[in-house]
Amino acid sequence: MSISKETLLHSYRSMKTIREFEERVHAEIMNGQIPGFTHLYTGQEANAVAVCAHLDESDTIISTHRGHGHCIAKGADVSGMMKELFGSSDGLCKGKGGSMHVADIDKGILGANGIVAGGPPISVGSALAAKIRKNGKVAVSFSGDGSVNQGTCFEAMNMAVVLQVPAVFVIENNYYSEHTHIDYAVGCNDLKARTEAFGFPVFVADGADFFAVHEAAGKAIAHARAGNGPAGVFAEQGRYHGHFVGDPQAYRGEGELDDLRENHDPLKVFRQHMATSGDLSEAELDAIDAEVMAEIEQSVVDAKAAARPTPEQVTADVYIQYGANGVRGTYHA
Ligand SMILES: Cc1ncc(C[n+]2csc(CCOP(=O)(O)OP(=O)(O)O)c2C)c(N)n1
Ligand SMILES: [Mg+2]
Repeated sequence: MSISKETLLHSYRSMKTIREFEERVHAEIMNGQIPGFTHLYTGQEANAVAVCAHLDESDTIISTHRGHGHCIAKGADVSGMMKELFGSSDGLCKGKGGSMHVADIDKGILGANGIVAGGPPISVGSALAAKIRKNGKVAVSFSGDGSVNQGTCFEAMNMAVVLQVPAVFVIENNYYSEHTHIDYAVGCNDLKARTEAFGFPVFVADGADFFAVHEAAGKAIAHARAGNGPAGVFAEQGRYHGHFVGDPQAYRGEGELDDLRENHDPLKVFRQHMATSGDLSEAELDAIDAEVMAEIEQSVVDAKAAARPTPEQVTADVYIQYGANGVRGTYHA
């Protein structure tokens, strides 16, 4: 499948934005500037960006606890996200969501999700809405290798087949659930066959290679969009950081992290493809790098200066007040 120059430029910018956002968030957490608990996506950028390259704003995605990359790839405002992580009331979710609950319904981002395998059932609901409305939209759930043994994932996959809805299950295999390797956690040695046994096709890709994921996701999304029911994508690529920021990573093999950064870097692989094809020049890519670095720097400056919630704002929109007759009332402190 040939990819337009505009999409190539946009995709590289998105991957670079995710990379720099994550590395900067890591540094700010280590400096004690960002509250809460954070899981970084660095290394897996090609998965989110290549999948979202096939979506428009009104297709939906549902994300995970490792969700910054998915949200940026789907078009979330980077400055709003940075403010959200810093706990500002000007953040995308008024500073109440934080890292694990970034959402932007207008952009089709139904939310990051702290519940492992919480996303697939939600995407089946969104896909059912698309089928009923006959609007040609697809609903993508991103979830990890740790999600595939969860009952919610099995139930969602089965229901998507039974209902023949346009749900696309993107399984990001980064080889670990928290600190447990997939070889230990998954009993069967052919996960693709096990998933296809639910009754839909699964396309596997090297998650370090944007073009491989783009092709696999293109097939899966076209299948679902054409009304053929659900489809799956397995993208395989390790994460560069620990499970969470601060994870000592004693479970890693010797040289594993160096090998990942050296030989499995989606940004480097993308640049190698461009050097071969000549579709984008080094100067064009370098210019994007510089613009992204400046954008991320500005987002941090703005997030540090942004308003913090007042005590009243902290409790607003948290509880629903029900009227005397049980009718749902307004959101209330
Ligand atoms: C239902 C549920 N069980 C356990 C947890 C704790 N937990 C958080 S992340 C995680 C591992 C998830 O692994 P994976 O799905 O592979 O995603 P990754 O962290 O590798 O991106 C676990 C067990 C949780 N959040 N939700
Ligand atoms: Mg994992």
